[in-house]
Amino acid sequence: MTKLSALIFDVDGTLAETERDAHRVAFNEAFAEYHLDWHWTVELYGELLTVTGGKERIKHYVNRYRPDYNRPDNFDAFVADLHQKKTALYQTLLARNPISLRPGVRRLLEEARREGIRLAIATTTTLKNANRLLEHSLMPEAVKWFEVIAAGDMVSAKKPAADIYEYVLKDLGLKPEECLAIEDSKNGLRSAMGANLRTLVTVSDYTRHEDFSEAFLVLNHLGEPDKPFTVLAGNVGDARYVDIALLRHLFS
Ligand code: XBP
Ligand code: MG
Repeated sequence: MTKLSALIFDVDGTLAETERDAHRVAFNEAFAEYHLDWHWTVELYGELLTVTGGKERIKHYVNRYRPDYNRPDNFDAFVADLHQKKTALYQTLLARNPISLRPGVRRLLEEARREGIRLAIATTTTLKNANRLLEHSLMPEAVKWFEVIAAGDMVSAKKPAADIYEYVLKDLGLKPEECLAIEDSKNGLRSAMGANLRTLVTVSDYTRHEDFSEAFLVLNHLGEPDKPFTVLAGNVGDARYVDIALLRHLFS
């Protein structure tokens, strides 16, 4: 029997639906500011999301969709600069229009804190973006709720590589069997499973069609007492929303 000691949350798609109406919009605004005739539609962005990390996504787009594009001499530096602009625009967007957390996220985080369950973040997005989302959508001091916030370029290989989860486990000083990862995407699931973590998936707008057969439990969202989840795979008995008692029971 293993004790549940920590919850490790992904950010984009898991804490909040940030991709379509925030990240995507910020990428397009940055392209316009750089006078690039690039535009990522809602549909195209779904395909581009298979590549994690904004800089990596931009390069994938150019390679795959814009072979005609005349690259500047130092293309990597250009992409880094363009991505920095996108990051600034994304933060402005979050401040202007805070994005709601997904059902059950705030409740579960608050309960975890009361119950002495440690909290951490493992995300592919830029650290500043993760922090701003927590501040604007959860509460100004929320960054302090998390013992470890592992993000973006803090590791060399992004999800689906296991590096970011291994980084979190090392920093927490915990074994994988003491933690639960909460993810929304196949790339995230592969990353967490690569670090031997049990993973709860709450499918998001862009990921509901992905294959999560290896996940511990797959839900449409974490649920609330007045907004029960739908179980897509796994067994939760009579539970209608995810709380610490349910997670402890599933771990026992
Ligand atoms: C999601 C990502 C990120 C964001 C964009 O990460 O893959 O790349 O789409 O953020 P996760 P950046 O689900 O792991 O939180 O432009 O800052 O990379
Ligand atoms: Mg995600």
